[in-house]
Amino acid sequence: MHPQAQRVQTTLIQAGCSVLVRELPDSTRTAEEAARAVGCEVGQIVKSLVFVLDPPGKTVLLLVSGANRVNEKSVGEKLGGRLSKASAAQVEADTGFVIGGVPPLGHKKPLETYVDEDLLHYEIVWAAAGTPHAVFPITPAELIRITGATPLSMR
Ligand code: 5CA
Repeated sequence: MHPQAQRVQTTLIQAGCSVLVRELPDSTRTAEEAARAVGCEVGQIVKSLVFVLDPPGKTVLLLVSGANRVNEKSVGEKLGGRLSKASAAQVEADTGFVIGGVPPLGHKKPLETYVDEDLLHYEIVWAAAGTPHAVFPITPAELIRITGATPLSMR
């Protein structure tokens, strides 16, 4: 397994989560590609998106359904600041992973995390596991448990 995917597998085990990371020959870099590669609905893909919330200028992680776009204005208002996408460099600095493989947990810095309410209606969702060829399946309840995420509408 790729060392970054192995890192995510180890983090999952340490979180008491028995799911297995899958490495796939096809790209899982985008939500559409990941859905095609695993054969699920695009809405079941968990996008792990890093944003800056200003004030106070902190990084937050939004776990968003592959079917949705973040409404930066309304979500920012709910979180009490202005929301903007982190740069690719900041994503890597804060998470330790490159875009397309950013997992929902196990980051370099612990990130305040919110999960899209639309993900909670699926039995299983799929999240990135450290590389653009690795994903893992998880129930929404378990995803919330291991990430400490707060449910939020991204609309
Ligand atoms: N492996 C897939 C599915 S789990 C995945 O990681 N999808 S993702 O949506 O979480 O990651 C790609 C996201 O990275 C894009 O939706 C986009 O929001 C963001 N992104 C892509 N390029 C850049 C960039 N240059 N700077 C900042 N963010 C970017």
